[in-house]
Amino acid sequence: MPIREITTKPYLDQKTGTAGLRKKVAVFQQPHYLENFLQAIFDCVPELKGQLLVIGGDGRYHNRDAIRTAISLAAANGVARVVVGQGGILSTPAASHLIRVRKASGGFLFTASHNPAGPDGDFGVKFNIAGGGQASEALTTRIYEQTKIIGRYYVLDGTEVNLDRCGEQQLGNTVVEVLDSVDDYAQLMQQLFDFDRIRDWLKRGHSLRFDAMHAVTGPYAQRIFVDLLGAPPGSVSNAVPLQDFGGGHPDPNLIYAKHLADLAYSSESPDLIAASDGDGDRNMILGRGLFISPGDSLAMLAANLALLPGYRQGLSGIARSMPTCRAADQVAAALKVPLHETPTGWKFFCNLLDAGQATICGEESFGTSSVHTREKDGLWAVLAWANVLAATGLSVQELAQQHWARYGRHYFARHDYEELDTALAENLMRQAASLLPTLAAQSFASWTVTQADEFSYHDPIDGSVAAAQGHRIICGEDARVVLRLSGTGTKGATLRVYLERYVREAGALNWATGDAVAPLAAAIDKLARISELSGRRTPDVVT
Ligand code: VG1
Ligand code: CO
Repeated sequence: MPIREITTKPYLDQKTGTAGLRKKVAVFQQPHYLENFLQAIFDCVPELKGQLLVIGGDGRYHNRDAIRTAISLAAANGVARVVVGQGGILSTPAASHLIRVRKASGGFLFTASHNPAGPDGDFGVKFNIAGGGQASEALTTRIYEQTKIIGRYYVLDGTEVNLDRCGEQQLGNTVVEVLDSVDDYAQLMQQLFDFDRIRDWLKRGHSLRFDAMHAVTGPYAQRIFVDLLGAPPGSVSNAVPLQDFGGGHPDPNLIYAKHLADLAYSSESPDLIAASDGDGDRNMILGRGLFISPGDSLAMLAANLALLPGYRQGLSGIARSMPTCRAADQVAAALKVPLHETPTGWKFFCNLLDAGQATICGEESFGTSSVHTREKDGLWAVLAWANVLAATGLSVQELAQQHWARYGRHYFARHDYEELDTALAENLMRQAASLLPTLAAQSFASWTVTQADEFSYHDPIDGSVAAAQGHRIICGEDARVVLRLSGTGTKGATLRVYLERYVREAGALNWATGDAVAPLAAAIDKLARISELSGRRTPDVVT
């Protein structure tokens, strides 16, 4: 089979965001578009040659086409072995795990996470490096530079791979191995958690509902909850991955999974309700009559993690993204372990995890995971909760109440203003930035500003610096507001406003979150002139 060199012209928009290159499907369908991007990766990462590459995606529209293209380029660029999930399916955490267990030199993950799918939806690609984590800022910058000057790429002709049949297929000098998408991941989960105990918990009449939202986690949840843990089949809903996610928006939060919140507050509520997103890295946790915010989930899991088999040795540290509420900081202090604060995006956790400085990490955007993989992991979080409930005998409600009574409660909400005009959003951020130096010691709602600045991260492991990672207005421990622009959108700009308020008094632990953070929302709106400049009276999405 001949390797062909194809002449191409650069596209100038292949800069990656918070999590890979994300564009409308139609953008990816332009001639040579994906090929250029992948070739730029092969050009920048010569270590892929002669080595193993993992390929998979969340099953969204264009997944199979993209995987065929990727296999053809991989073979033409001298990759020795390609490992691909059956049907082209791999959840993001499962792909990261495969890269690790198979000692691959990297992986291509085709996903736009929770962004809607289908011909008019979004598509995306992430490059993960050896070790399983997302490529660093330095590497993605090099790849971007290469996409701007690329003039050719290589393909292997006649590369018809059957993605549905498990086993090996020879493609020129490259072996393509199609494997079961779930096996390795399910095995890992059984090493980390006490499956007997969770099975027993379910047998004793506790119930669980997991909504796969017609996205990638369906087969994983089916195998783990139903086949291995013995939950009744109805425990997993929307388990069949669909190319358009059933027309839905598999973003597990109170807006797009509102039906789960309704279930939690109904008389039929199971003991544990959960959902994941398009590519399986996010999670939402609810109990009877209670939604657990992601920042709380991180803190509560951290506080109880040592009860679980994979974590008996205790925690080496906790890491959270800067906008994530500071609930985990209280737990880290109590456990006397370091708390790391990183910029938004999972890639910033990987150095800490590799260096053994963090055991559990989390983001307010419904992301939680541990040192077991190098991506956030939706099902891991659900299993961790199930295991903690089974081990403590507490309900979600009891666990949360005890946690807040001990550590205090961080009320948290994120207000998103979506698809703003990009220049307008940048102007708003610039104006807000110019005010930051004047805010210290000023009053902000009913608090006093102790620190106001732009967050800049100094990676303690490799010394790299990530600047301009969001504006923060901090009022001691009591309150904090963060502003930043999203790096994952495919249209216009999205402004994210993160609101956090901390209380300790016993009578203040069960307020409605919206009420608790309302004064902060009003104060930041006035200060940053959000409604005035954006023309929006309210945010588009509140999570
Ligand atoms: C968002 C979240 C961030 C998350 C990223 C990828 O980024 O805020 O916490 O890591 O999405 O998640 P941004 O730049 O739009 O705020 V996923 O589930 O899309 O891989
Ligand atoms: Co995701």
